[in-house]
Amino acid sequence: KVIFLDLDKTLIGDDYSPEPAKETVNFLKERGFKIIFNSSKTRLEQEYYRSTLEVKDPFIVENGSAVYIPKNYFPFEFPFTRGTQDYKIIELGTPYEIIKRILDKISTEFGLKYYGNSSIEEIVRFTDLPRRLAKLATQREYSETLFKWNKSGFEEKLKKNGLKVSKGSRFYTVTGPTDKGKATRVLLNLYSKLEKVESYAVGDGENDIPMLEVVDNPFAIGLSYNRAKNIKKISELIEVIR
Ligand code: 2M8
Ligand code: MG
Ligand code: MG
Repeated sequence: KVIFLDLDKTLIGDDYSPEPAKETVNFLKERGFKIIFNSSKTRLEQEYYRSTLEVKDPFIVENGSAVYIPKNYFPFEFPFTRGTQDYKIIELGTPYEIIKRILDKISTEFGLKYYGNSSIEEIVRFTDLPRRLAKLATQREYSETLFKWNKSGFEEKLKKNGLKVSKGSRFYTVTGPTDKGKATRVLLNLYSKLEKVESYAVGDGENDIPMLEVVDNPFAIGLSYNRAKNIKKISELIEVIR
């Protein structure tokens, strides 16, 4: 059994604290679930939540832009884009430098504010992230988050440059041609080489819909998506999954 979890306003509450998630994470571990974080957050932000919640499975960063698989996790070879000391990484998105270069060029025209042109004080103000986590959010590899923008004509402009925007819990994020569903499918294919997979996912934002679409058991928090079972908060999983 594999469960894909969005972080902000799904597993993690309004104050970005991992504490309230512990009970649900422990329940899922006891039930033998692989727990896959699938979020707009960066690798460094997710590593923070992984270590505090003691989750060791693969994870998906920056809105489906890359799948991070711990070294030696799967007992077979598979194609990947890049390796580090700790991970094999399957990249599906566009490198941050390219995204930033395009946004920098049109930032005046569209009144854009994003990590790459904001101070840490501004970022804390826009996101309400604690300063320590805000710093981890600035370390982007494949996406930018828009804190301010004039919508008119912006999406068309991005499209011409091979980029797109998707709506998360709080903001819109710019990525290459990928989404949380594509990355979910990549991991499900890998797991299915080992055994028959029963897949679950939980999300609260529009950008979670592609992820909910590709699993057997989708759950939605305050989001209307007709295939999904609606729950009010993540701890309800303990009642609905037996
Ligand atoms: C962004 O992610 C949220 C969550 O979905 C959003 O798009 O609304 C990202 O920049 C993420 O890295 C950051 O932690 C979060 C802060 O609210 O905003
Ligand atoms: Mg969310
Ligand atoms: Mg998200």
